[in-house]
Amino acid sequence: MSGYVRVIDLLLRLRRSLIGPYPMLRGQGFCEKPLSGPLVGFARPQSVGHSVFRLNTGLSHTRFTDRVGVFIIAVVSVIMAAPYATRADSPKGQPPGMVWIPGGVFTMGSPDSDALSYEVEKPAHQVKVDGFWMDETEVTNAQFAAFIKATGYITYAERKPKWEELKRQLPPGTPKPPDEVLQAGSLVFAPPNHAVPLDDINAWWSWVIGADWRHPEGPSSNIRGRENHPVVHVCWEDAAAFSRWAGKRLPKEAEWEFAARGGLKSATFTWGNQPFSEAKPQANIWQGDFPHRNSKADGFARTAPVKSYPPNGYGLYDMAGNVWEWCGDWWRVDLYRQRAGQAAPVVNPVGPSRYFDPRSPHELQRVTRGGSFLCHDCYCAAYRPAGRRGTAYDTGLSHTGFRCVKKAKKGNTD
Ligand SMILES: [Ca+2]
Repeated sequence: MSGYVRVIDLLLRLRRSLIGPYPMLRGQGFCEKPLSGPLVGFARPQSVGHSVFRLNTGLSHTRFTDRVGVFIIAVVSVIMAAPYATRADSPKGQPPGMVWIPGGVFTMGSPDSDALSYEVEKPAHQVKVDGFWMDETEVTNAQFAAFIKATGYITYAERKPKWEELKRQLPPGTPKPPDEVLQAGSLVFAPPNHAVPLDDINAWWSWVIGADWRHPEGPSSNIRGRENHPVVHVCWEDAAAFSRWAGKRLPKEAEWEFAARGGLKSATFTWGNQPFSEAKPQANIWQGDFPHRNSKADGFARTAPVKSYPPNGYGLYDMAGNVWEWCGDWWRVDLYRQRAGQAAPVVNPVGPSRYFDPRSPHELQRVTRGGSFLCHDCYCAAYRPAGRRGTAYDTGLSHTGFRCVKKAKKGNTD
């Protein structure tokens, strides 16, 4: 199923699921803290490796003592980067492009004291996950193209919707739409040119016939020059198909959050507790006034190439922002409250057996994590590691992609 369910259900569904994880529970409708101040001394953050390069390029202009300092910083940077590649406790046989996530017990969810948190992230509870390999970046257009070339797979956004399948996800009695509407397409972020109320996502999302992973903004767009950007307009089924082909699987929601925290204990963000900085952004989220004025202070209006921002403590890139990432779990809005009565820690949770969200009773949603380039604290603070929401499993969007995981033991592709 795909396509038309996104059209005919747009007013019903997207108004709820794309606003963000339950913003009304926070009582917000308009931006409380517009971040439109001047940018001073901006420089795009670089990875550790890049930092070494930048420091070295300035050596000819420094005194000897400065050079010694730079040398020490460079050595420390290399040492800090080393664990990403060869953690002492990681199993042998590191898969290309993956890093070892050691596993352990952590606090999943948000405390009530977190002003940015949503109700679906509570109560915080203890969870234990085993170690696993995880893609260090979101799956890129180039990687997805290799999958398509090898398999001939056709994504949902490229298939003409079938009414008999679609109507099962719609309220009973929904009339069949005209054929000219029932075409393959996807949802594209289309910003208005003026401020709009933030309780109606139709003001900045458009159904675009012909939009798909090769044409992110519609038929006239393409991905040339964006080979190293995360693939978008892939629904859960597409992501799962890629994962199986790669001998991997989508991460469980608990695995994803454990990995996103990067070894930090209950930090608000993937990089620690420091707030997002417009001057030196730690992640690809929205800069400017959402959704009509994107300052593009970091150079990116939409997706950014993977590895454009510093990695977290496990060496994972873009676990905050850039694109939302599919997890394997069904979405269940009351999941954490169900766990509140269980013995702690909850060990290797696999997610609920079935989807449940009374706001969207007719559709099936899977968990998405990490927020995207559209996140802004006034509207969607889900770029925090605890942030979570459900997204219709058959829906591709211009801000949603994925990454894969793999168990250490050979042949695990569940
Ligand atoms: Ca991401």
